[in-house]
Amino acid sequence: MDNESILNNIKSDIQSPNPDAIIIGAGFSGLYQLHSLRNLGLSVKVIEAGSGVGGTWFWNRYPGARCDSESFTYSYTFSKDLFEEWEWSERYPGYAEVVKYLNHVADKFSLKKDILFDKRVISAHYNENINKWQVKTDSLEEFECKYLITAVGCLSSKNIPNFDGLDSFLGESYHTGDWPNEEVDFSDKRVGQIGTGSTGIQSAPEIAEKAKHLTIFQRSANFSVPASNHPLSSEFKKYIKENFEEIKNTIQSNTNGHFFKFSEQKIFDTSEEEREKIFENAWLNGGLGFRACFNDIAFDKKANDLASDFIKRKIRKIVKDPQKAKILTDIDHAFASKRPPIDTNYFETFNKDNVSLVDLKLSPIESITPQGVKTKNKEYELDILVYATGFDAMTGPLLNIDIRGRQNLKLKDVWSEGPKTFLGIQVSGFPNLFTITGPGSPSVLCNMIVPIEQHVEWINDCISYMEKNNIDHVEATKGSMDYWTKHVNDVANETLFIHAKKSWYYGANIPGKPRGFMPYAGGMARYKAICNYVANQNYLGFKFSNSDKEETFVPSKISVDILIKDLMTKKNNLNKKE
Ligand code: N01
Repeated sequence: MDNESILNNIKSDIQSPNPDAIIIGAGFSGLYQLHSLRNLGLSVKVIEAGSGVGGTWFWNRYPGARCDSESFTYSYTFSKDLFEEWEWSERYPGYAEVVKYLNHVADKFSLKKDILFDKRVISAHYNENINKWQVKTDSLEEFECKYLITAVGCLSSKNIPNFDGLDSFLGESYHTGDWPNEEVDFSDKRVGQIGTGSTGIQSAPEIAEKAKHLTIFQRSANFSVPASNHPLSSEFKKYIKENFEEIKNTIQSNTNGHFFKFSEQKIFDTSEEEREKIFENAWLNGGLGFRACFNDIAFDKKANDLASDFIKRKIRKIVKDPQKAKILTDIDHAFASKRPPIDTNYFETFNKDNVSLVDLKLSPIESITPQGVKTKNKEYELDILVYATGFDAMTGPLLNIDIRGRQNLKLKDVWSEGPKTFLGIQVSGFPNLFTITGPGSPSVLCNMIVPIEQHVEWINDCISYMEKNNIDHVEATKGSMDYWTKHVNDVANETLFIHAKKSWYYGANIPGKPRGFMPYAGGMARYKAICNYVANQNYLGFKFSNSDKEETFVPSKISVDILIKDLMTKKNNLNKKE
């Protein structure tokens, strides 16, 4: 540790209810933001609802919970030393290993002393007279700070559908995103699971191994590709340790933050035989990279249809019962237009004698009863009910907090017709509030660590600029926010995501939630280039307290494209500000 860091740590040891900055959440984003702001010499506190670090990973402890990003890419890259000393055990880390990693990070950088655990932020109001955010927790403690940074995650506000009779069930019930710390005993139990998204697809095989009977309630059939998880070999572990720069550069310049690259081959340039071979190899290799085996699956509907057809054929081959296979392949969206799940023995699970499948399209759930689940056609008696029903994504975690900006402006009113942000980082009317991986940024469309590190570093640079120049507040202009919000929707309209307008990306899983594509679909590399461009133009599109002009960020499409091309062609330029 250098002298500067020691001094910073001493400074943050001084307990103050009014630090320079407050961060909400101690997951991947909050931990790195705390470390970074401390290094600027600021006093910082993190307020965390859980009793340990981990964020999303602290709560999602359901059976089978495992990261869908490959472990060696699901690691911070801000510290080479940290990257090289940590050793992942498997291709995809289970939740417990991720939490262990985050504890290791927190201990290595002495972060825990600045984290207040078991406290949930309930409100954050900006007081213009003193240029402070006034933050209140559920234990009614109050704090004041100049900078407020939300690190609340995109998928942390659980969604339990408002079924009739929800509370009447006499058995045990659990949401996967709020799983108890103690082991749930499924043995000899009749278990029902509602939901077959990425989560349900992970949990069902594990529950089926232990339960007396598992009934899976499926509303929409889903694609899934084998994860092909395996322990990492000692050769691969050695490769990881010796190739930090290459791994970092690849994931940070890729469009989705993963290590896999999109093939240069177009699907219709290959013969049927060749195509089948490529699909087969991609299936065997498994994982989220399946969609990259041709360069047009994710963009061209006709190419996508061929990939969809291949996966459906695989499902029919795996699932022995033709009726179950029919229900499982009755898929209503293009492959990867919803977040594509990856699995370990999901479709194989339906061959077990103790597993049944209920098609809710034919027979929707009418109510939860004291005994179990009642659909239009039948009542299913259960001992345990598992809700794998997803999240009020992206906006939910922010709107659960009563956030108010200038003149008592409520975030929930600004977002009443859908989220509006500039770059997913700031909302006009809310000075010095930064939203890590907020709506309007690539976030959930990427391997999350990459957009998290990019946001934390951008925010840190912005705050550092303010501190050096004695600037009191920074705020996105309304023009920039309006421009960006339209741009986010325009970009999504050019993609295959429009073939799944019922997905959570559009907010469609929550009744009454405004519909609109929430993440930025223009790709991580392009997005990062735009953010760097904005910063290098003295934060074009943001207004500082001492600036008298209000310049809006509205570049023409051509200027952005030239800018990006220029940045992309200069090696490694995307990784630093010029
Ligand atoms: O949630 P989901 P999830 N009646 O919203 C069903 C990330 N993730 O927790 O499709 C009946 O995708 C719903 O049905 P339908 C990943 O980004 C990451 O599975 O709306 N069913 C669907 O089947 C993922 O996309 C990892 O018709 C109802 C399911 O519940 C995101 O989290 C692991 C219903 C919800 O699926 C969310 O995934 C897991 C109702 N009223 C997840 N309401 C890792 O990388 C909802 N459903 C580790």
